[in-house]
Amino acid sequence: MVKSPLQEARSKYAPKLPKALQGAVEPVMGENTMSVSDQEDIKRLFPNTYGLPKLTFKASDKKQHNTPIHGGVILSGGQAPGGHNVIAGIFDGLKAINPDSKLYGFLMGPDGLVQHKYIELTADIIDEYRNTGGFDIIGSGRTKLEETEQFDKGLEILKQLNISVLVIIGGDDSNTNAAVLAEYYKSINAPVQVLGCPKTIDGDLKNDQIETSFGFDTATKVYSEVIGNIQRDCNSARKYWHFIKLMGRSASHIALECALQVQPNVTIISEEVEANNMSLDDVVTYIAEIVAQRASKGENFGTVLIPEGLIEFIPAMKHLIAELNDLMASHEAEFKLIGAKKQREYVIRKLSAKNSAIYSSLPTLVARQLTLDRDPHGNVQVSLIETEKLLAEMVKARLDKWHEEGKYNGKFSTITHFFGYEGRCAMPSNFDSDYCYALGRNAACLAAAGVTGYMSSIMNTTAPSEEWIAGGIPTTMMMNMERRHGELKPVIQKALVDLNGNPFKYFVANRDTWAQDVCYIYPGPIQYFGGPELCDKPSKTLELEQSKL
Ligand code: FBP
Repeated sequence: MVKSPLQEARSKYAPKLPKALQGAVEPVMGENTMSVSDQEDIKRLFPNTYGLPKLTFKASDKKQHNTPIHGGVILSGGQAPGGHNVIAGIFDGLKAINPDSKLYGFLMGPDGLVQHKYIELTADIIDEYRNTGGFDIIGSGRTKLEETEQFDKGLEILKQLNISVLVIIGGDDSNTNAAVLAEYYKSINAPVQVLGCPKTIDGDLKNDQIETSFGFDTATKVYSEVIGNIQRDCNSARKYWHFIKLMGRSASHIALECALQVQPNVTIISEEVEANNMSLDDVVTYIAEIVAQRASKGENFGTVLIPEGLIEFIPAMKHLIAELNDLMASHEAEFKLIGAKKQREYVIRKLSAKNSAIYSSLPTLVARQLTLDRDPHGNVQVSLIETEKLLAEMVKARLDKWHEEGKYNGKFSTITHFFGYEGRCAMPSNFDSDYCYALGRNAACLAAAGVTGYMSSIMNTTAPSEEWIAGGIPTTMMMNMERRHGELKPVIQKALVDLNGNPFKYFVANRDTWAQDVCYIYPGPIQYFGGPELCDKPSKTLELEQSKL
């Protein structure tokens, strides 16, 4: 594999490990746990893995469990920087337990387990991927592991390869499925432990036990670098408003973190829009007012950050999308037979009066995007909806109206952007390199401790990495019951932006100043070489969440 000079240099980076994981470890069992809510239901659904104790690892000079452990690993869902280091950490951890241990990677996500597609991950393969971005070492996929048949099929290959521990690296849904799999294998006395690792750039897999999901740190730093560059361009030419949509399927953590890093003129936070029951029109008015205020000072430029999931948080749009999802599911064939031009009228005719009125008020492009193919769960794919264009267009229409009414006399030229895929496979920051490697080493310790139904957890992550706390959290502890596709299901609670949390409060305290003045910050690229103040800083979200403001 031909490598860039930076890749070469970076491959030699030795991730910093928490003190407890630097040598032999001893598990310290804490108190028994319970789920965040719906305790009786979760207990009933997880009779074998509910209520297990939290555990932490402490350094030990006692002799370790040292028979070989064969492990399997799966990358599930969207890419996130640092996945390769989790795998390197598991590999090194299993080899440290016994050099004859083996690690197998199932190919292209959970499907690899079901279809029996795998490779053995050997030292030379692992070394090629240390400290690199991407999931290409074994590939990833979005197949859901939900059915008993899939579990049984997976067990066949796990037994055949003598694998006693399976690590699933994924987001909230994949870790929920890992917990269900752990429970199932335990219930049939299958000799396989199932563990999870918290991954997603979206940052919405976090709670009291998991401080952050890996990949969030790197992805937001990449987006912030580019937004910073745009802001400098914007402040130089002084003639464009940039509307920038940022990934994050549901929660607005990415948009909020980027706002904290670059101090743009406008940032929309979906959770606040929903809490305040704002309409699309309210969001447009909010942005247009800031544009008009800046124009009155002769500043016809600025930046607007928009979270990818916004559209589904606007209550009226949410109702429209829900009805569209049902309509598409029940009339898909008929809908596809009509020519593209007539589809809009068809939808307008079929929808209820209220939703029909909203749908017909949308620009043609966005109306069409709302009827594009659904994801495997029948949901609209928000990353395909060009909210940035929708808002830019609607703000322009509002300003034109105000111009006619003599209320606004500025210039409004827009450029739109969408940043998502640009950051998901970036070379991991030091934080993600260290955090991910520690999550992997920790998973190997959990394997040796013999537990199942646990998620690898590294805490105290705003302290120097030596002081990070390593351990395992029973996944059922993070669960509650939620309605999914009409049925009540046990799931890990998704973390949305907390409107009472420090990161949001800090943003609210400053956003009016950022709107009116030019307070832009230009973070520049991620630094891999230099002092800790340049290279090791965690995200602002994490810093503010852990601070006692
Ligand atoms: P995960 O939740 O699986 O980590 O993926 C997150 C994400 O990057 C979202 O931000 C985005 O909406 C989605 O994946 C895009 O999906 P795809 O990779 O299938 O295009």
